[in-house]
Amino acid sequence: MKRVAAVDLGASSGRVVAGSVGPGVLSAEEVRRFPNGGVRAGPSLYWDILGLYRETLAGIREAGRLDGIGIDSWAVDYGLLDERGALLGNPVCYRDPRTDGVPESVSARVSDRELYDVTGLQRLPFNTLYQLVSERGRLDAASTMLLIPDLLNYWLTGTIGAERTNASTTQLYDVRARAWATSLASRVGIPPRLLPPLRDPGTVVGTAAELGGLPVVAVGSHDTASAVVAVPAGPGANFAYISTGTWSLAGLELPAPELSDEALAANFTNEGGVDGTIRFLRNVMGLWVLSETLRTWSCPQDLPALLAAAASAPALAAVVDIDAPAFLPPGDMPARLVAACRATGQRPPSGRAAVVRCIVDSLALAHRRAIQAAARVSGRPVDVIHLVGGGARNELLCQSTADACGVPVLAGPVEAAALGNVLVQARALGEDLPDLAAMRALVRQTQEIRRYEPSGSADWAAAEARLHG
Ligand code: ADP
Ligand code: LRH
Repeated sequence: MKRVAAVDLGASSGRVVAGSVGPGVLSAEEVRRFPNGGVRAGPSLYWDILGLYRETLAGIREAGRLDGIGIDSWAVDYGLLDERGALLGNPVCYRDPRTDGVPESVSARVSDRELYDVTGLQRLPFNTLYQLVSERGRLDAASTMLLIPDLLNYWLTGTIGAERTNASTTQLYDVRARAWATSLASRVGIPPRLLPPLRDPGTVVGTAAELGGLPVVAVGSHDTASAVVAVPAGPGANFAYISTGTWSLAGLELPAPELSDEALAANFTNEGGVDGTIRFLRNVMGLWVLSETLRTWSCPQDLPALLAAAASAPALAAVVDIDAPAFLPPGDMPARLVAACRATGQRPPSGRAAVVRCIVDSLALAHRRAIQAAARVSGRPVDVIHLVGGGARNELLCQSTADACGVPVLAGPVEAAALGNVLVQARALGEDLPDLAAMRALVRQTQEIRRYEPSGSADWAAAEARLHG
């Protein structure tokens, strides 16, 4: 038996989970949860990185006796260190507008086709490459760039490195060579010296002196990589997954990157998964739009009641393209929804239940677009969708996704990222979990999963046609 702490830092909350793993055993208990989110200060939107570090340490100390710890977090964001190892400035949130116009300026130097050929990444304005280009003038003072989990691991152990699954989200990683794309970095003005040595998920990074010498394990440090480890897919299943939290990451697990023109046109990403797999997926805007809406209304605690009311509102009365760039920055989402409905000739939702229904329907519609595109571009059928993450608690979203996609949805586990983190640590520390199939079998055996059958009760193709003809 191994007992480990998984630190899972999402964009909306962080948690420390104590997990136990042994033959036929996988249990996880939440020890500490703390809010996360962008902090606006002056012209910038930051993360409270020191607060997250403090909460991480407190949670691990509360967890009791442990064999190891592992940290995963949202992707793409980073801290820069000077040559002494001191942090240069506070990490900036990926929703900060500093990359406005940067993808276009980079495309003028390196074509999107070439960028995709090397890195396989979806063009998103906040990819690490674009963020670093936006602060090119300040990079002279930096000697290392560390993604968030690598930064926290460095503070814990003093060891510098870049775990591969998260490195693969930077757009500075050569997805086929499995190495940093140093010549691409140089061409866009990013000094390759910033890119630290790569390490595989499942390696021991070092020991945390502050925590009595506990081993720190590099897990799938991208939260989505850890979540996909814990997708409870059965052997031989033609499955897709949707990891739904702040974002919905919707796609397939592939053995090799898919870099075709169709994949580029569909704006699909090829991120590196645990055990050399590829996460072929699209970033769908996710439950962010719903949580920002509740923030605008100052009633985050009303989510369950509003979802219940939305379930009684008519389906597909109004839908928007939830992936439109207008929904990326923080702000007044209800106003943006109204504008998007008007722009497509639809009557905007009126009343809170109708607004929430519009968001959930629009998200399910985007899930449908992403899953259909993943199947079409990869040539692989999808017979079942595993929906994991906080969104698995949202019954309306699970049912709507099954309806929109026309296949059953298996919802859960809710804390998939933490469980994937626990499993990869347990294996690194000696538990007998030879491959992803063994880890997933253990998740299936031990975690609650709910099944939603497609009901065929609404015309999702017609709703899609309202948006994209
Ligand atoms: P992240 O890891 O990106 O911070 P999570 O996986 O924790 O996100 O998911 C957070 C989302 O889960 C919330 O935005 C909310 O929409 C959804 N959620 C949380 N609790 C509930 C609940 N009781 N009912 C329905 N949805 C919920
Ligand atoms: C989800 C996530 C996603 C990234 C985004 C920045 O938490 O890691 O996979 O694209 O955050």
